[in-house]
Amino acid sequence: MFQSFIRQRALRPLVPLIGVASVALVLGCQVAAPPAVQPRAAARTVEFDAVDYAFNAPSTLPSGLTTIRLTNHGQEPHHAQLLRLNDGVDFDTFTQALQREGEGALRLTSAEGGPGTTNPDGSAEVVLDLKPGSYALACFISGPDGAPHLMKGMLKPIEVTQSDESPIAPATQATFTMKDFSFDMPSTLRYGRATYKVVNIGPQMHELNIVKLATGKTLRDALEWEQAPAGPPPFAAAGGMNAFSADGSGYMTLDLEPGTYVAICNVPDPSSGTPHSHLGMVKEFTVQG
Ligand SMILES: [Cu+2]
Repeated sequence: MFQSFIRQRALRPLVPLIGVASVALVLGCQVAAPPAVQPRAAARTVEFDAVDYAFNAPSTLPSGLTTIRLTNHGQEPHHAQLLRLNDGVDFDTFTQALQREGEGALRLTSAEGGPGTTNPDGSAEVVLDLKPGSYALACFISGPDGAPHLMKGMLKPIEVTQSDESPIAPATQATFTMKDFSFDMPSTLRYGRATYKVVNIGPQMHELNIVKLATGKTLRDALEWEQAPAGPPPFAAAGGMNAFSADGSGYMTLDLEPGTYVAICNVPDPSSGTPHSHLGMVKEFTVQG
């Protein structure tokens, strides 16, 4: 009886122990799986800071999916346009061409997106799949004197080096497609933070600025102000995606409050100089509460 009791005591824990051992074995198998199924990290985040008139940003970045957050510490609106210099073009050659021929120097580059225009104290966030190469980071916004900020110091070389990491792409709520000359995008978005895919199917370069209309202001007011700025703008910059050359794509993360918004592309048509917003690349949309 006593012996039997001891055996029972000794045996009882065996059942749960075997159970735990089996779970450990299964877990052990999962941990030992090939690297291809190991969990992949989300895109790394880098901070770009804008002041009047300079960028504080890393001078080298690893290639691959990267979250770029631009915070505006200045008194004027700023954005961050990434331009990949064509193979064989160096930063000095590009800056000399910029001084000589203005935006014509963009022929030496491909536009690779970047955080869209943000007002003072604001921020804008995008996720870009950076290709290795030499880049210029530039702000093309001009102040009241008409001089683009890149001519005042907001032009910075960045080197993107090969990385073998492959972060996972962000989950998206919808896709915004840009083309000559329209936006194919939802006409209503939910308020709050969400990530959207942005694709340029060209053939021209396009951007996707998002602005929130001031109370009582209309799309027409926004277009008229863009054409001939007078007084304060009838909208506030709310981020978006800077220009992509044809076939470029990336992700933008927006955190919008309810209201009426406008998506707008101000890239000029090379043959006429007309901003794309006057050729159809302007679309009003609603953010629902
Ligand atoms: Cu456009």
